[in-house]
Amino acid sequence: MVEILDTTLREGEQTPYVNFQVEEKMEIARRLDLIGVEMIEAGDPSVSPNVAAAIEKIAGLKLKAEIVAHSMATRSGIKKASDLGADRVAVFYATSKIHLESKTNRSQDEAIDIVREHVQYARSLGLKVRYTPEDATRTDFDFLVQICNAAIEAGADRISYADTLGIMQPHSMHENILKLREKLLPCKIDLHCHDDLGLALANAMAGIRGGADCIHTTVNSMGERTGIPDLSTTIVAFHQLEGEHKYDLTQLVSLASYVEKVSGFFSAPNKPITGQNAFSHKSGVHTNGVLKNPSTYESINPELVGRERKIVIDKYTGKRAVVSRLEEYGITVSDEELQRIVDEIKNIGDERKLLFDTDIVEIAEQVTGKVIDAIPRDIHAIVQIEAESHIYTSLVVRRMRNFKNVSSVYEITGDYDINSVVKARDVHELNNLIEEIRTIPGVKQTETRLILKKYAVKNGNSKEQ
Ligand code: HCA
Ligand code: CU
Repeated sequence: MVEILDTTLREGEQTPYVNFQVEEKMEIARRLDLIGVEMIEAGDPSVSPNVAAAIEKIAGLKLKAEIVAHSMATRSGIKKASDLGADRVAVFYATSKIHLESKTNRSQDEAIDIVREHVQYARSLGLKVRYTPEDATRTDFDFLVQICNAAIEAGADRISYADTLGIMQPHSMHENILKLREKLLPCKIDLHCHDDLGLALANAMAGIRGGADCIHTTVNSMGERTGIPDLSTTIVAFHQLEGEHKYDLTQLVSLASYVEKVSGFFSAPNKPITGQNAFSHKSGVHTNGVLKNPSTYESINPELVGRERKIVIDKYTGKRAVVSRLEEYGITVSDEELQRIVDEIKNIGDERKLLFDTDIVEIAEQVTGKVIDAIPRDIHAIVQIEAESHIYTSLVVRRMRNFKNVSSVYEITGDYDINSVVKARDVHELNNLIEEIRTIPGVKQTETRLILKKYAVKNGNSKEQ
């Protein structure tokens, strides 16, 4: 049985340009708790008063998850962790030769003393203790065992095997954890795997097979450089491949998008589980298969995580996908009409990157010669915003740019200060987006105009939709 420590609030906030507000951190912690992660690493209190305040507030929420504060091996950091009400402190002290020689300037023996002393101190304050040998995977193995066992003897009950630079591969991780398990005094082993080579989750899973207990994750793989394993992908991978069913999968997507919104750090469309394309199918062969039986091209049922399958229609499209899309709008066509619609779509698809449902309905109208009364589901709209007079318009613009569904933003002259183009899957989603825009500080009023048709023009980047 795997355990998860989510460190979006600590490692995740080490993502370049990311800073959470205290309230946002509390909301993330609440949602993580609903999902069922065992531990939440809430921050390192020595970083800033704001980080310390968030740890205290989160500890005050009395969640089921254990609240962990991260700290260097300093008495002041550990004391803060205790004063703020954390259940556990994670004390980190680097152990690799290069870190000892070039960073801390300590001998191995001195490092052992420092770690022992600070673990004891934390225990004396009543805290549970994890010890992290930072850069563990580049540390001499015998020394690693020695310093970890000193920490365990001093009262640590967890060791975090930190692949700080993301240099491991699954087989070496598996071997190392087997060896470590054999040599370490009784303790739990956490795996903190960085993703520099894209192997973080694979390494962590191999480590669990080797006998480790816990994987560190962040929402959307945030963290230093390329981050660490993504919470959603980790949970779903264990659900699908290891029969681990204790976490609530239905909350993952909304947490990922909440974190995207408040961090301004957006995932690529091809990100597993929560990425825009994770359950989309495009080529004629794939869509034909999926429409006959989803299992042909889906190893994960999108409903498992509260998502929907999407069939993309463009020049790769086959007849079956088009029929199915037309049926969704209550449109029936003859075989011959269908062929002409598909041909038409293939022509347009060469020129344009994205076809809206509006286009498909329009093509069907042209081909059948009938007026079709259908409201397309993918909607584009122009939202105009008037900002409060005492506010810099650029502040509102910056917030607007953080919304995933906002395609462009302009500062303009005239009655309104900002003009933006937004997209939504349906009226409901558009409504929610406008509501959110209205909550941006400094937004006085908005006016929304639905885009009925969009035309390609000869010049400019007309192909960009
Ligand atoms: C860092 C520290 C750390 C600590 C991991 C842990 C790492 O270098 O920022 O405490 O488990 O990657 O080594 O994030
Ligand atoms: Cu890290």
